[in-house]
Amino acid sequence: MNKRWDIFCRVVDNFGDIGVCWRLAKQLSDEYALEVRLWVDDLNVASKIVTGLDASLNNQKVNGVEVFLWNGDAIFANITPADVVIEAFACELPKLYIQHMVAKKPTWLNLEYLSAEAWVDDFHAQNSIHPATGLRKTFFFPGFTDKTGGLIREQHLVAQREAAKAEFKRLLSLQVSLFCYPHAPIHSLLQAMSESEHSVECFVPTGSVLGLGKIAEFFGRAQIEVGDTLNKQKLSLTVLPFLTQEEYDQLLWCCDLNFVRGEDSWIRALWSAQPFIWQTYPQDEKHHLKKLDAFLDKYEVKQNDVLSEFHHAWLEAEITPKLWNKLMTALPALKERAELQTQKFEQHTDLAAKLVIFTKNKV
Ligand code: TRH
Repeated sequence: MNKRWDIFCRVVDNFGDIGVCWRLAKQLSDEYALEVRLWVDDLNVASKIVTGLDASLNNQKVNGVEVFLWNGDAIFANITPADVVIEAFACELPKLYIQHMVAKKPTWLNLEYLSAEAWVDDFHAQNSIHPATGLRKTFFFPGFTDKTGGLIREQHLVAQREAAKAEFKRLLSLQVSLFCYPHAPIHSLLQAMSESEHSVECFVPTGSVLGLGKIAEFFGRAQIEVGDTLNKQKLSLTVLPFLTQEEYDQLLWCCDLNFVRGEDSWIRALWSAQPFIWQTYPQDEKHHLKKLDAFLDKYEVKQNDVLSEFHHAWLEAEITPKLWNKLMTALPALKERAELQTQKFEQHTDLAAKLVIFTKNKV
């Protein structure tokens, strides 16, 4: 029972939608031996995340997961729905597929975006009845408390991270990774890092900061490309290729400070057990600031804390050299706190496990 799972993913923008769906699909296949089909509407973006995916093929198996191009309704004419159907981020299932679901009555879950806000506890696992078919759909909210659906975390993640960290050679300079939205105050951050008291090495995977132009501009260059290393005073910045998810994890593990964004890189930064600065995905009426504060609260950051001050400056203002140096002074303590916070969240059951338990209990 419940062996076959379908995950539907629409790439709205950026890499977060497919980033989350791919991670989950792989984990369900690897750790629970489930037969997972992943339906994605944009294989070009998916191929940036799914290593080995050929964007010209409409159907292929990668890492044990069957990946399909979801191009319209018609392809679902002869498709039998799986036992469990995950509609990621309210992406709206194909109409024909829903019609087939009427006879089969699979477990239908809407996987929601992640938020640390308190209301998530009450909304997790609530049902709604699909008006046209009477089918039941359950809203599955990832989250930071036991009352939510948990966070994506692979079983071997902690052991892999610790083994990798034990092998890193510590360098004298400070290592920073930078993944942010182009509207971030990138110039001010680079300027502050260049005026830093200690040498800073900054790594920027391309495709990540759409504002690579801003970086080029800062260094007085017309353009920059993968492999370039640019220097200004105490700052040395290296442009990396877009990494695989596994390589990106390793970058986060070995950096002393990580700038992350959106949803998936945010949680990978949490699992890195290193201090990080999270740029929330911009939302109407500045709702993203509420999301930020809800998370800082769960992460036990007080309002007058340098981590709170720095996050708010990164989201709403500029990074001054003074603020950067304040963060640097606090970094050893922030590292200890990051480790404790990571351990705290590692105690909770992860998202894939909660999904599997939920679907078993429904039988
Ligand atoms: O790309 P994002 O900004 O995605 C966003 C958010 O998910 C947002 O909440 C959502 O509403 C919007 O998409 C549609 O940031 P995110 O979520 O961190 O996803 C980035 C993915 O890219 C993540 O899986 C990590 C991966 N990644 C790599 O694999 N290699 C890299 O070099 C980098 C920088 C990231």
